[in-house]
Amino acid sequence: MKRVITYGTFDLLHYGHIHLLRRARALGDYLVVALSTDEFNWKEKRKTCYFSYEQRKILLESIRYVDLVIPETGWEQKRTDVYEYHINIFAMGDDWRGKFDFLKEEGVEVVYLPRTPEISTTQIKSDLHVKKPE
Ligand code: C2G
Repeated sequence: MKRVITYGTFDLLHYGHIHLLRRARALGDYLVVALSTDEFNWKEKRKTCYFSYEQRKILLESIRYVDLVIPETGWEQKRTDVYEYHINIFAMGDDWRGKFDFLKEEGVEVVYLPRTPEISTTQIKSDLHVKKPE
């Protein structure tokens, strides 16, 4: 049983996130998603979410590739999460390439997956601000 973990905000949830989750899950048999809390998002990423943590958790738990959703409350929890959840593989989008290689010291395989280039929450929000033709 290979157990995979990934981390993120996942707001607004879009197909780039789903593509990431599908590929992360395909690396093993079980996928844990550590979902950034509203406090962590604001304190550490200066991100305000459209959906609350609870709403984002419900969305993620409904995705077939996701087996467990846990809160991400701090940057440093990764070292302990990999023990607590018996993780074999850590997977993230490659915008984070190199940032979490320290997890290899804990015997965890670290995989950076190519991001889906054309979609982002920023893009969605700016597109939605485009005035509708009269
Ligand atoms: N992602 C992707 N393609 C996109 C957008 C996002 O593959 N077009 C991936 C990101 O690389 C990340 C995951 O989807 O692996 C979640 O993206 P975010 O919610 O933006 O996560 P982020 O804010 O980068 O938080 O401790 C790590 C952080 O919590 C990661």
